[in-house]
Amino acid sequence: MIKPDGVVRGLIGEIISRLERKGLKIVALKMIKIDRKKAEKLYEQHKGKDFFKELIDYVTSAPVVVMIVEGRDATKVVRKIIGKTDPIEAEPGTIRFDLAMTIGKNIIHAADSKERADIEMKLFFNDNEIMNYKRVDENWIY
Ligand code: IDP
Ligand code: MG
Repeated sequence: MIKPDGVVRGLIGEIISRLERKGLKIVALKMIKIDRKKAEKLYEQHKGKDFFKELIDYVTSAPVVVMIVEGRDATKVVRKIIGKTDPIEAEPGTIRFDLAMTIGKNIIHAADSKERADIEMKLFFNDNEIMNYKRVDENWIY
């Protein structure tokens, strides 16, 4: 999910192109404004933490772009591409290091396990919004 800062800073194309160029396949994509209820569900693991309210205010402050990507070990790959939570700790070459400055405005979210990915996909997409197609370069990626 490209967070509000990624959207309002005009980084949607930059972020999506990094995922696409890697070889990940985008199978669902849309821009939405998340309501507080959905944001709280997305971040249910952090309920009770001191930054929780700030986090919910942040992710509901402007539109976000949600997507589902497929590929070999996609969850792990995406987490590596986005980098560590605090942009200062993230490696150069990652989205968070290259494009963000602070943990409270780290421009992107990604599920951290297959289990979470399954839960989070259902939070944002109906089955009929998830596409089935073949990338033309699939045989050259795998
Ligand atoms: P992740 O996004 O890398 O999975 P989590 O630890 O799951 O990191 O935290 C979720 C989000 O909460 C972070 O991406 C960030 O936006 C926010 N967050 C985490 N820790 C802090 C903090 O100490 N201050 C402000 N926001 C934080
Ligand atoms: Mg997380």
